[in-house]
Amino acid sequence: MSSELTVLCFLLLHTGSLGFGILPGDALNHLEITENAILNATVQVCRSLAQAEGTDFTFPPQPFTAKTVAAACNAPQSSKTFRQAILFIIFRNVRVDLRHAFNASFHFDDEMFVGGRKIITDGLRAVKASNQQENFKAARQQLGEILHPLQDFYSHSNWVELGNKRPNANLIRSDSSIGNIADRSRATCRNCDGDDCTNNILEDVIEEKVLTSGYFDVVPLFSTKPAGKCSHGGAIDQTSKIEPKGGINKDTFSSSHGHLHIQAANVAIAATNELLEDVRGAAGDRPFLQMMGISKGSSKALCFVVDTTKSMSDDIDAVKTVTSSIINSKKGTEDEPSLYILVSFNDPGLGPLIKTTDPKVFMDAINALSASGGGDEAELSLSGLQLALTCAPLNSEIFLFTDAPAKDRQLKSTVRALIERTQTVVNFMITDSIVINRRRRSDNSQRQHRGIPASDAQLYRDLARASGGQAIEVSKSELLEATSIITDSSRSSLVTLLQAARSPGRADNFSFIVDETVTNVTVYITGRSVSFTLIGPTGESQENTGTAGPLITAVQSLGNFMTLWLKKLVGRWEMRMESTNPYTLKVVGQSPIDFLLDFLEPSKGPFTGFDALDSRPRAGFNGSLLVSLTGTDTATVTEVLLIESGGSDEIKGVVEPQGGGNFLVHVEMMPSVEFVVRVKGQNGTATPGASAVFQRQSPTNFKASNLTVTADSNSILVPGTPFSVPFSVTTSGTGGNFTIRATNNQLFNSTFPTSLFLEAGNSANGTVTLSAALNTPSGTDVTLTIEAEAPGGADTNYVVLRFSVFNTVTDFSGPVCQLLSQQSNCSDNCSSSTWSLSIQVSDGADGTGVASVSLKQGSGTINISPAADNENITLVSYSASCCSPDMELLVVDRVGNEASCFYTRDPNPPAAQSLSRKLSQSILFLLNVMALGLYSLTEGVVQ
Ligand SMILES: *[C@@H]1O[C@H](CO)[C@@H](O)[C@H](O)[C@H]1NC(C)=O
Ligand SMILES: *[C@@H]1O[C@H](CO)[C@@H](O)[C@H](O)[C@H]1NC(C)=O
Ligand SMILES: *[C@@H]1O[C@H](CO)[C@@H](O)[C@H](O)[C@H]1NC(C)=O
Ligand SMILES: *[C@@H]1O[C@H](CO)[C@@H](O)[C@H](O)[C@H]1NC(C)=O
Ligand SMILES: *[C@@H]1O[C@H](CO)[C@@H](O)[C@H](O)[C@H]1NC(C)=O
Ligand SMILES: [Ca+2]
Repeated sequence: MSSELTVLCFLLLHTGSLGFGILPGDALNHLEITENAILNATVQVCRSLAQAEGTDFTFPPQPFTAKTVAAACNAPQSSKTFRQAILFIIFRNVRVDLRHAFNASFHFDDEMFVGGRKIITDGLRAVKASNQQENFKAARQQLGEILHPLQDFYSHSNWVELGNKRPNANLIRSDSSIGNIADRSRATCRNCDGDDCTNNILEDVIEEKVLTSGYFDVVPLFSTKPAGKCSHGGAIDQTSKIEPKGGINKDTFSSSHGHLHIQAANVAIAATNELLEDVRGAAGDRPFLQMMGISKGSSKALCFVVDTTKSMSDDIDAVKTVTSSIINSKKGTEDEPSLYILVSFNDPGLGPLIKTTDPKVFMDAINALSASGGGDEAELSLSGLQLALTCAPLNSEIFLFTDAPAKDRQLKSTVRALIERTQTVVNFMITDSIVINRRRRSDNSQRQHRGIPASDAQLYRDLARASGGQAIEVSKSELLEATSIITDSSRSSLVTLLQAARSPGRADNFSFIVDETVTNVTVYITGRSVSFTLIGPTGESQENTGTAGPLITAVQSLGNFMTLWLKKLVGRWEMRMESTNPYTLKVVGQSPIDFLLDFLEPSKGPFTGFDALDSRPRAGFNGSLLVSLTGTDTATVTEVLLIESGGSDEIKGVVEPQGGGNFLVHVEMMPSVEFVVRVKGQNGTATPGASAVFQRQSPTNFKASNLTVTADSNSILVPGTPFSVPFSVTTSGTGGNFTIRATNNQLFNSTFPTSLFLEAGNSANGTVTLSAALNTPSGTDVTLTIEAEAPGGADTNYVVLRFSVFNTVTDFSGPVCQLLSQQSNCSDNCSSSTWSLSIQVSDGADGTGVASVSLKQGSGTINISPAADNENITLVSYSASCCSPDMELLVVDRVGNEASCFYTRDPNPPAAQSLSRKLSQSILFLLNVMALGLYSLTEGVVQ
């Protein structure tokens, strides 16, 4: 049972229109409710931060947008990341309709009030735990999922009909009453009067303020609607055709209770606002803004993955120098990194991962790096990269420093999957690979130098190219100079104007548009012996003479890497590349106008609508994308092209504006070859001059696939219990044995089938089971990549999933032993005498209780019994020969925490020496009346 997907839902139903087709004056859907509430809550947070910091605050004009709110928050550079956070939350919200269409609790249908609230409160705890661990992506995901039922409550229940104008605050608390919920047997509705449903809720229900919600089912025969209950209503709800007929939902103006649509939507906005306030209260203002993608500085991460094996000391010095230069020179400016990430890798070590907003913590971690170890000549570079990709924000730029081949090449496709899904740019800073090439060519002598043979460098080049990054190959002495790319890329509002690669190399012409909003245009070229002619908008040209000229203000050339800084000239530029060696070309600049890109797939459920893909789109079939402009409220998209990465074939999409800067793009056929996405647009229609036309491109090279991999599971992982992720692989091509790989960034133990057999055109199912250790902290973020590879390896698809760990267990310590008494009559002849102990075992006030007690060491006899008066205490008595002076107990609590308690016979037990303060008066009394003192009293040793 589900909400009908119209108003309070993102998708339009039955009308044949698609997506967020919401025109001004139309009904409000989940998208707008969520966006309105986030924008409002964020403005409030920024205002109170400004007040606290004594700075000015000006409310942006209504209606708020991501751009105006980011600017009001004094963080205009965060406009893109803010919009991205909002869109992601909305996608997760809307997905609830697509994935949980028939789970009534997710929609507060069928009077599932308790179940609905549990989804909200459990998820809210996970949001807070994720924020505490600064895992903001996971927090957004959970947030989106719980906002859906929260908003549905106001459309699907009779809360508004009961006269309520304010949200039901008890939906975000687990310790209170939701309200006076109707008994299952209580009738709540009568038939509507024809089409008029304004009066179908029974008077006594309204008068007594009884809470009810509509029943919903698409199959009439199996309807579960009890007698006398209200229905959801609408064309696909079959229960509304059974008496009492009609419904009560307020999803749109045309719904059964459409006359209350605006009231319901407004209370839903207020409820969303209230939940966001609750999250903010727990997180604090700055972390709340970070969850929303708003931060001081550039809103970008400075992210390094560094090889720390022995030969890397020069490289590490370069990392130290560039880091300290960026931190010192960008401090307090809009280019200051908002987040710092460091993953070091060695052999066999990996990490630790440093993720911090504090530049000092980062600098200290960088300064602590030193080069050592690494026996053979290959290191865990891809494992390091995988970790960085899973914890960096979307659209980040990562720099990986190494001088060795990857030992973990098997991770190549996983890393590629993560690059595509996060649209992250990866740059490799590879030192000393040239030396080896040269040496090898001149003589075939033994390698005297650690370094990367050209064949191995190809792996890095492939990944760099796929991500739209550079594989920079320089000597160790050139590296420091080459790090200028890192300083350049840490600038805020960096956009890609063009990115292309040719391998094998060939002469080709490329063009790019510099619009009036773009500054600091920089061209990066990698490749050996590449020559070019650059032609400016006025027809002036310049060749690669290696010096400044009419178009180029500065040139830097190091190893295989060349940087050109261009003069600011608005218009169409041309780059004529001439080389038979492989090369890459990338043109970037700074501009507020950029775009976000998501691949969509039509819903497979009973409802029409789109879901954002977590995998590669389907090759050879029609497909859809969502392009969202950022940093502008005036620009529009005029053209979207899918361009073959290595060539010039292009597929033009049909662009449908959706309002709010969103554009739905349909292509007739997703390419079978790798492609990039280029967006052209215009800023404002009033000035349709050439200078208002802009061009942006995705750095990422995408692939479509003949395979489909889908997975669905709970998004909260509870440690200590196996977590199942069922998945399914479908091929539209040939069949055979498909290789399956499942990798998670937390290195949790996992089991999965390593291959699946698929018939041509068919599908097969499998399950990945993850096991997280019981002590995994709540808020830990897990990224699982499930890959399927077609026989022969020519085609691969994957699904990338993210889970939040929420530990329902709060007991992390083992039980505690307390020695009550020890008695012994040991004599010189130990075999003829015995000693004995009396011990109590308990699991503390917050513990789960003692599950088992066993003897780990000692040859005596043991007697275990529950205490007569207290079920939380277990009594243990032990007696042994004096020849066996040691004993050890293993005690375990109900969630598996262990402790061991070790006791040894006291050779000269003094009279009652120390008394634990914890002992009750009654035990004291007992001890006092005991026979003359051959006992001692000490605490057990818990190891
Ligand atoms: C905006 O947020 C404030 C503070 O949380 C709240 O009082 C107000 O009702 C909200 N406005 C809307 C339209 O949600
Ligand atoms: C970027 O461009 C602006 C204005 O054109 C200029 O002031 C600034 O120095 C440039 N920054 C860099 C790093 O070149
Ligand atoms: C776009 O055009 C508008 C008016 O036409 C102008 O105010 C604005 O500065 C331009 N740039 C951006 C990034 O919107
Ligand atoms: C998908 O299958 C078609 C036909 O078998 C083939 O031409 C195409 O290359 C395949 N696409 C991919 C991405 O493997
Ligand atoms: C697929 O793999 C299974 C197990 O490895 C093997 O028994 C089977 O013969 C393989 N089938 C094909 C068609 O290769
Ligand atoms: Ca315990």
